[in-house]
Parts: sequence; structure tokens; C-alpha cells
Amino acid sequence: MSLINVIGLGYIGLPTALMFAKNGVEVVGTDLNEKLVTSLLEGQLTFEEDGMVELFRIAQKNGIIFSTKYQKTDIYIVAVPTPYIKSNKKLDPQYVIQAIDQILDVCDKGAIIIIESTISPGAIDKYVRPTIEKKDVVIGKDIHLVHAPERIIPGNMIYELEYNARTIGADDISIAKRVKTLYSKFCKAEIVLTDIVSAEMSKVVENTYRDINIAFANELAKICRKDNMNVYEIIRIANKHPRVNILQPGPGVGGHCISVDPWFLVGDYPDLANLILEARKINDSMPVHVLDRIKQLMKEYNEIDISKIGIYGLSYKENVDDTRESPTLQLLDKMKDNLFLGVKVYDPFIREPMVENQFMNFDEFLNEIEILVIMTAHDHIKSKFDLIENKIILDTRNIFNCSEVHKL
Ligand code: SAJ
Repeated sequence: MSLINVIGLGYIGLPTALMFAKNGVEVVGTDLNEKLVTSLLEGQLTFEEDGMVELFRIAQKNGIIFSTKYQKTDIYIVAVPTPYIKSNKKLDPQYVIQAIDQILDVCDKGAIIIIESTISPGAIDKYVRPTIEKKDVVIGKDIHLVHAPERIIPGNMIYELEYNARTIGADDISIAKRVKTLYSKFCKAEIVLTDIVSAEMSKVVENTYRDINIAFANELAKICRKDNMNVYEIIRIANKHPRVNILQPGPGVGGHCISVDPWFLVGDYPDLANLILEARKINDSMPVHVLDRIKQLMKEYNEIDISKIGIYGLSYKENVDDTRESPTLQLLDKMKDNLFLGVKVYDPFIREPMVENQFMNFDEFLNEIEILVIMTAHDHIKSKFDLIENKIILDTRNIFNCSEVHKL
């Protein structure tokens, strides 16, 4: 098996590179960020994830290399960021295009470029093929294109790398089969082969489906709040129906996937993507709903001082240190707009200061507050009820099941 060069060592590229290295593949991980590469070369991981430390040690033992340079080889895996452009909601393909350009400068003839980053349907046709053709490189002969979108979930990435089904989209079935053999080195689940556009679209559809489902749960939460119904009880009962599976309401949808991918469809199909847009709006409205709930509680408890509000959880979901698109950051922005100044913040996973009045010690944080707003369901808080029960608690994640705790 030849060397593979993984381009982009972030949340997806790094664990993928380590997994290949663990399973006997010769791997070079490349990232343009020198600080990141230096840190990996010194044996320091760049983010926390269950099982990563052990996986990293094994990959190091097996000789994984990290570099800022693209390698001359015949298999590339591209896992670079694919943000959306805020003004028109379309995919921003600049990092993918840069990666392709640099691969073409060094690759062997007949190389396979596998794009793992999530991209909008048609992005390979629109941006990647022209980038290649501009260099007089013939796709299907000098270079082969594959889209193999990842599906792993932060917090359970290492397990899911092995056990999630995968999709491989290629122009040519024989190339798809070669890439399937490669991923079968660690992937024990089904690997579906298809064309490139179907792979692009199915990935975006999966995350959009979840966004819409969560939006439904969030809308139900607002309806139930209006007439004092228990949304969690109602969803629990409805989900007993064999063909119903409603997700959970929450303070908003964060992360780099579910809150981003649906925008690709809205951006490319503005006249058609109505339900998708509405779901995005509902989920994006949840931090404001949380703020309204805080205001209600302040009234109910006789105008508690704003500086006595404590926000627990900065990351976008439980047990991770990832704050991308976090509902808490959106809530803090809304609070600032509403002159909610002096609000205290704590997250056991965030050890560097990133917002104002952020505490690094849980007890000191608790000493300063009267209202505790739980934004993230870290395991850390679940065992701490005895420490917080004297606070006014707004539990936006439905962790605590008792009548004194307030909900969305
Ligand atoms: N959320 C809710 N209610 C729910 C479930 C989630 O409010 O019932 C919120 C979470 O708190 C979070 C956001 O939605 O803020 C997204 O969280 P998530 O756990 O659903 O998904 P991500 O963004 O961490 O990862 C997803 C994964 N998708 C799932 O279907 C679980 C993963 O499989 C994808 O690979 C990843 O997106 C991606 O890269 O696309």
C-alpha cells in the first residue's frame, strides 16, 4: 500500500490520519498551520476526544509523520474547512481549491484525490474540476476524484470511525473499489459506492434532516411553554410510536455540521428550500428563547441582579471542547445587545479564557451566582446536583428531573 497524505489535521483529518496509521497504512498528515504541526510533532494533541491519546501513541509508534508540506504520492485525503459565506449562504470552497492546487503541484500521475470535507451538492463539478482542468490535467487519467464524506460525531469519533457506514462517490467504479479497500483497513461497517453528486447530496441531506427534526422539537418546546405542557414528556410518549422519532429541544444547534450544511441548500436553492430555511431560523432563534426564559425567571424571583446570572457550558454540545457555532456564544452576544452585563460563565472543558467573566473554577463560579443556566449537558454537572440545588436552575438540556428545576 502506498503512502497516503492527509491534508488538514483538524477535527476530521487528524483522527482519520491516526486511524489509518494504526491500521498499518503509511501516513503523512499535512497542515499549513505550523503551530499545529509543531505541537503534533512534539507529541501534543490539539483537541480532546475520547480514545485519541491512545490512538495517537499507536500511530506515533507506527511511524506517522506530520508536516507543513504536501507529499509526492498517489493518494490524498482532503479534510480542510468548508465554511459557508455568511452573505449568500453558499459554500466557501477556497480551502478545498487551495488544497487541490497544491496537490497538483506535487502528486504522482494517476493519483486519487479523496475529498472528505462536507461540500455542497455539485461543488466538485463547480469548483474542483475547473481547478484541475485549468492546469491541463486530465480527470480520469492523470488524476481521479472521489468524495468520501465523513460522518463521525465529536465525542465518539474513534468508535464511529470504525463502526459508521460510509459513502464513497467516484466517477469510476474501479477507483471507488480501490478507495473502499483503503477505508476497509479500519471501517468495519458497510461502505456504499455511488457517484460523486449523490455522495455530496446525501451527506448534506443527512445533516439537514437532523436540523429539521431538532427544529420541530424546538418549535414544540415553544408551543408547550405557552400553555404549560411538558414537551419532554410529550416527545417521550410520541416516540413510543414505532414510526416516530423526534429529537430533543435545546438552546440551539451548534457545531460545524448541522448548523452549517443546511445553509448550502438554502444558498443554492433559495426558491425551493423553504422548510430547510424555516428550520434554520427556528434553531437560530433558540438562544433568544433562552434569554426570554431568563428574563421571566428574573421577574418571577423578584428582579435578581443580572450579575448573579451564571451560564454553564460554552461548547456546542456535551463533553467536548469545541465551541464552533455554539448556542452559548450566541446567547452571550444577545445578552450584550440587551445590556445584560456582568454575566458569569463557566465550562469545565474550556481552560483558556475566551469570553468576559469566565471562571476557571466551578466553586468560585457558583459562589458568584443565583441563577444557573445550563447550556451544555456535560457529565461534569450531572453529578453535581447537591452543589447547585440552592440555585435557581434553568436547565435547557433537560438533565435534572425535578419540579424545582426550570426548563426551556
Ligand atoms: N442537538 C439538539 N437536540 C438533539 C440533538 C442535537 O439540540 O436532539 C444539538 C446539539 O446540542 C448540538 C447540535 O444539535 O448543538 C448538533 O449536535 P449533534 O450531536 O447532532 O451533531 P454534531 O454536529 O456534533 O455532529 C454531526 C453528526 N451527526 C449526527 O447525525 C449525530 C455526525 O455524524 C456528522 O459527521 C457531523 O455532524 C458532520 O461532520 O457532519
